[in-house]
Amino acid sequence: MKNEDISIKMNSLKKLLKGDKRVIAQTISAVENDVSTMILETIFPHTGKAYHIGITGPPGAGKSTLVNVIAKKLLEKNNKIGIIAVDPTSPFSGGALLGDRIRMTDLALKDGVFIRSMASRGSLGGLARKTNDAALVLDAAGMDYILIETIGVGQVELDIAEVCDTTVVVLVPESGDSIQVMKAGLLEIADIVLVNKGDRDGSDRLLMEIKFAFELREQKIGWHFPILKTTATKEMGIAALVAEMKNHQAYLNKSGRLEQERRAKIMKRINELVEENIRSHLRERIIKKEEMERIVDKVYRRKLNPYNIASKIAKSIIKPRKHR
Ligand SMILES: Nc1nc2c(ncn2[C@@H]2O[C@H](COP(=O)(O)OP(=O)(O)O)[C@@H](O)[C@H]2O)c(=O)[nH]1
Ligand SMILES: [Mg+2]
Repeated sequence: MKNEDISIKMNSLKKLLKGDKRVIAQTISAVENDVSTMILETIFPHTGKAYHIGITGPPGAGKSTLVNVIAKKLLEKNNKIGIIAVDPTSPFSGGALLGDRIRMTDLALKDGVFIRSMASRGSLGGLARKTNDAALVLDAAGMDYILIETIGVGQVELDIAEVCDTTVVVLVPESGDSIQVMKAGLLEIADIVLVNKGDRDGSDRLLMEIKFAFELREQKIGWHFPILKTTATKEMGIAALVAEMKNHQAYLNKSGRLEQERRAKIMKRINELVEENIRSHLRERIIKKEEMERIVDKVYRRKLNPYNIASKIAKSIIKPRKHR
């Protein structure tokens, strides 16, 4: 790399660390598009300070509305807030939900707030990763809180919950799928459960159902799993919600669990990266392209089977050296 490139990077690093919104946006895009880890390596020493809160639940539960009012509440205390909205992307539309953007526009204009919509662009697998990387950028940019909105439907939000220190699961009476949500394991990742749309019929009943389910569930030691009712559109119940988020944060800090969990996450991440590195080294180095093509040819012509050859290749790679 040329010297001049490095100086540009250093200059934008300074701006990033100061929370310059334009540079934050550019850096997230750069990280998304960059196959190398250079930017992440540069910013990493400046991360680790932000507190991550995940807001997850079925589509239409009011997650975006909640994120909006939670952010407003946190702003009252002059906190800096990063928001990542992981939007459902229809394979047909290819875009993030417009509604979320409109609703969050006012907020986005405020100082100390940065909002990013992540579109999945068809690849759900890469979404959790992209979200984590964007969160790292926001962390480096000095955000006190990073709010991550995801739809509770499958593996992705479970992966995303991995970055979150506090996970809020949002349910609504009309979804009528509380049982389904419990089955999907959403409640397992919940630190706080919300029944939103408290103005609708059935919200109290749902609240009771969830309380019952939680009684049955084995309690994690030391945390009381608040189950709260909110009406996000009327900003009702938000102060209590934010208070419980902070209680959870304090609990994690005091009990040492925050550090413990973050260390566990780091270990998991390193292992993932090691695997990834090994995989790409394998692809690039250990089996030469021509050799691989010969193998592919044989498998294509049914002279070899992929199961056997894969096992042989793996063994030849990990076989201990003779002299040992
Ligand atoms: N009645 C009622 N509607 C709400 C409430 N919270 C959100 N909504 C509405 O529910 C719809 C979906 O909200 P949104 O925040 O986009 O849900 P998301 O898909 O979970 O992000 C919107 O029309 C909101 O105005 C609430 O507490 N009560
Ligand atoms: Mg939304």
